[in-house]
Amino acid sequence: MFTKAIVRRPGKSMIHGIGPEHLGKPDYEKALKQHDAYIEALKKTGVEVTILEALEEFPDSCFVEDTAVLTKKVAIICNPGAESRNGEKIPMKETLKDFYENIEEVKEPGTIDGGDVMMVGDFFYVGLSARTNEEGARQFIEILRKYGYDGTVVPLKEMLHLKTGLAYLENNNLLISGEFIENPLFKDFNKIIIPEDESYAANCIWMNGYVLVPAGYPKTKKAIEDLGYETIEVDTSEFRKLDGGLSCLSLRF
Ligand code: CIR
Repeated sequence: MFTKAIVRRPGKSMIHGIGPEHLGKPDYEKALKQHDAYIEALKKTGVEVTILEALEEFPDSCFVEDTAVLTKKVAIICNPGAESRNGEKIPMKETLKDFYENIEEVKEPGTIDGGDVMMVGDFFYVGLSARTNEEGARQFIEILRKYGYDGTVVPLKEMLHLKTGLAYLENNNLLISGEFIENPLFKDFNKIIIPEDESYAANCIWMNGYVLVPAGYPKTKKAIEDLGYETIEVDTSEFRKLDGGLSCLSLRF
């Protein structure tokens, strides 16, 4: 169960965030409303939400998931792989001091984004991506082992982050899309294959029995409901323009 979540308000500078040009720039006012609704959805699942103020100097800083990985025993501060985002880890470390006694860090030359980490109980899958390098994953897994956890790496070919294409919904249920579908690492999960035309919806979040799903992906929503979960739809259209999904917008612990 999760009891807490941390989010950061998007700043006006989000229009300068990293994203594919063809999707256009996010509408800031609309993004704020969507962020409000996201916070309400998290609260509905029973967690207390800490809302951090916007950081205008970091256009992508609402995507807090990339700055840290939170486990029961330790908070691991990431070393985000995009240069314009790397400094986001500093204020997040300060925030996490209020919640954690044990704080560890992945350091240069290692890089890692939290979006590349998927937690399955005490085991962690770590994507090797344009953001997370082998040294970052090595340090990360070394820290995990110090606290009784373990992990393995998953090389990525196309996706931005591991959780761009995967979401663990507990009870062995795994939403899976694109390049991960045939990966033998995931063969023992109950795989819910996300159709190509809904691939963005592979990034959902399980929260205390609920599943937050992005608005506008009916096949994925139905597949999740057929598994017995109650879904909460949240519109993330403006964050999608920056390659961001539901999981990217919070740290859950
Ligand atoms: C970035 O490119 O870093 C942001 N525009 C999007 C980050 C999305 N985060 C995530 O998937 N965890």
